[in-house]
Amino acid sequence: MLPKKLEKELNDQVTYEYDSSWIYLQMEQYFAAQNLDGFAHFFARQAEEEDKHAHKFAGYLVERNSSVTLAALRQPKADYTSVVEVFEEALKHEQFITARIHTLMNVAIETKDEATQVFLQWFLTEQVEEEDTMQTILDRFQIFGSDGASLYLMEQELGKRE
Ligand code: OFO
Repeated sequence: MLPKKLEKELNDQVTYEYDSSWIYLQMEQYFAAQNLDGFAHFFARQAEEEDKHAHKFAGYLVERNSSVTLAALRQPKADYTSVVEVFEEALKHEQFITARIHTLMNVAIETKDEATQVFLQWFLTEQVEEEDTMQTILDRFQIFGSDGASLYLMEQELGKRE
């Protein structure tokens, strides 16, 4: 059986992951409205990833004989002033999720639940990747600029995300 405190944190994380998906779906729509289809595609894939993360946490809770209670999602920010601002927000959000995973890991250690510590390892690695993805895009905007040809090329590249 999962320790109560850990069970609550894992349950909350399911909503946080859907919240991530919700935020990225709104970013997708921000770009779709401007016909920046490559960026829209990138955030649609990102939202799908988050949906999978939510299911991964939910599946784990069920495997540990628990269940999931979802909370309401917050309305995501919809008004951005630039492409760069969207990626800055995405990076900030990923950093928040990384902090959440660290909190979960700390609770798993504190409650001596080794199985959950192993389960969370995957998310620690995933967060390194996700932060790196957003940071790399921001670095490129910084180096090459975020308009004209540079914006067009970045759009093309991110539009190919699997
Ligand atoms: Fe973006 O990794 Fe889940 O939330």
